[in-house]
Amino acid sequence: MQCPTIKGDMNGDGVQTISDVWLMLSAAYHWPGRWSVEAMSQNPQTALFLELNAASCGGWLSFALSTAAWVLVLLALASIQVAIDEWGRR
Ligand SMILES: [Ca+2]
Repeated sequence: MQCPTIKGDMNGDGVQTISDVWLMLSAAYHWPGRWSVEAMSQNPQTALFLELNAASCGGWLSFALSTAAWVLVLLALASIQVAIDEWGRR
């Protein structure tokens, strides 16, 4: 299974509009989850158990995994900022 790629004309209507910008932002947010869903779909038993299909690229599993990934990124950035602040006080 291959999730759709991020491109200028996301809805395929032939023109780039504000709707495509929203769809691009949504696809960018879902990127970690889409990548995970694609990786999990490579194993037929996992894909069958999780009922993965093309809609899974933007589904609840992709959203949950993306949210977890972005929270981890924000926590890592906050930890780096705290470490920099601590180092600056010495
Ligand atoms: Ca479009």
